[in-house]
Amino acid sequence: MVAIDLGRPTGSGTVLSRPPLSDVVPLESNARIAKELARHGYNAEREAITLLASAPDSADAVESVVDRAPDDALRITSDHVRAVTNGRSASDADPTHESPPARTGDGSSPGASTTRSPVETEGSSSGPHTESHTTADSTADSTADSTADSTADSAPHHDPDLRDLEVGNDMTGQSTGTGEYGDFVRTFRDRYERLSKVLRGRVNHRPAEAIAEMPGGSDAAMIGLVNDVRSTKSGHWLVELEDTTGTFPALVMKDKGLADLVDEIMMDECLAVEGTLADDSGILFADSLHFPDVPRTHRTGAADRHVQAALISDIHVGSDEFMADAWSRFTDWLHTPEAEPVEYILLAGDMVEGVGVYPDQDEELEIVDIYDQYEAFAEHLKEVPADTEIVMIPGNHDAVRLAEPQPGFNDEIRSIMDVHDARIVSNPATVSVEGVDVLMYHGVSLDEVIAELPEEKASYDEPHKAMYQLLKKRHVAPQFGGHTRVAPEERDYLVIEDVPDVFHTGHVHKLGWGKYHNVLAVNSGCWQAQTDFQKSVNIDPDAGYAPILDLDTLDMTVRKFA
Ligand code: D5M
Ligand code: FE
Ligand code: ZN
Repeated sequence: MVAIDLGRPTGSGTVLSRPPLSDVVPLESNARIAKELARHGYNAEREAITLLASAPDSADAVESVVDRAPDDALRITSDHVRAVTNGRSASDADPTHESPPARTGDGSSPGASTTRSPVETEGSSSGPHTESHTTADSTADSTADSTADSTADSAPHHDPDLRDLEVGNDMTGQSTGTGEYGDFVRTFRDRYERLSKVLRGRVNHRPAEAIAEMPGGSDAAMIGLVNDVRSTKSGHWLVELEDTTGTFPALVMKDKGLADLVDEIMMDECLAVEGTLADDSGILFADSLHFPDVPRTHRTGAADRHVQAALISDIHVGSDEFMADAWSRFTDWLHTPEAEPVEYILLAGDMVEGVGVYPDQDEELEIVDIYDQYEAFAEHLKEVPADTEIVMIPGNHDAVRLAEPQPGFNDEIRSIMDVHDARIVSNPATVSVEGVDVLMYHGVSLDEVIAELPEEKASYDEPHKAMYQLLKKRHVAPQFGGHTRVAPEERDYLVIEDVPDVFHTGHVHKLGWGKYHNVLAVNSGCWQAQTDFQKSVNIDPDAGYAPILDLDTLDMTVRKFA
């Protein structure tokens, strides 16, 4: 990475990665330059924009860069800018560009000069409604700025060499399912194999077939996929489990104190039951129930530098309700010094509104052609600094198959979006970002979890609690044959085999986050205002928020741009 020597009389010969902008250039000018370049079809590196902003005549420099950029360039790099500003950029800048004030973290952060500071909300698991709203200024010094100061004169920012992003579990291009019965059998066998392994250490289980042969009155345990859950006339519950040898019923008596757990059971998930066999060995009287769950001792990874990721989803470009202004305020903010640590954006699906997703959806479409929607989305992506790493998975509104796992976009859609060379992976997918394992899943099954579990365990107002349930089940979409479509594959890609450090979903358009056994669950809001359908069912979306995750501490700050 090339550091910019500003040739400033700093006395210490400090080499900065980029010139601080406070006082020198109005903060919004970076964003303005980014937009101007985007208008010409270019995405730009932050450093390129900074160089342009500090040129004596920025407008002129932007024009020259656009004129002289190579024909095949998709993005403007700092080299392109240097090629045109050559010798008259930073070092020849007029004297007012000298000695910008140090960012001391005393509250006089550069953010003070902008009138568009997003509201920052800090808090934990209670969603956006209960937090105190403070200005960006008063909180900026506690996080981003203080670290920016300490590293400003040592490590250059946005050094791609410091970046560490690995994608695991991407099934794009790996789909083998033909939709035949045998494929489904394979998927569920794989689910059983991998989730029963998680439970095996906790119970001394036997196959269904063997349990039926055990003497009456024996202690027994079984691990299986839930075949049926029913309450009986007398208020007990019958839970039928299935393994590779057959099915076996367990009776959960109402006085066993297990009602709370029974409430959480969903069809087709993997469960263990321990108990005593009836005299005729025909049924197991349950003493305990076990979900695969996340160990309480889960140790999370952490970045070894101060770097952040924005966790967002549900942009819905193409909808009448897409909030273009809020999105612009977000991308403007990404160009400010305060957002400098935000080197990653993790996008959890529903980039566009799609077509024919819901009945009568066409009445609320601003863009009716799906490809045009992605073209428009690509325009909005151009406003994101080019050196921001973007990882995206599809959602139920995107142009991929609806059944999960959903492969990443096809080449045609990818080529529309290649203005920003995002990593496009499947839904779900696991990404390791600077040592932090993030499980990204769009979240269609959350509707089901919320519909089937009691309000206090999962609700639209506290979507993170529904996410806790998926973590507990170690599966992102346990139930088959309902609202969530599941595609048969050789492997059950929806199993949460490795415990993530962060679980990121969207879909329900509600913001909520919290920790479950050390795993941070974040459901990002959306960038779409309330639709007619949502109005009719009283869904009040949390639109225009960007949860920002510190990858070194796993602390979250939510910024509001609407
Ligand atoms: O869905 C956003 C949220 O709204 C999600 O919880 C489903 C629900 N939703 C939205 N539109 C409909 C219709 N027409 N029927 C049922 N449920 C709906 P998203 O798919 O992300 O737009
Ligand atoms: Fe959505
Ligand atoms: Zn969705």
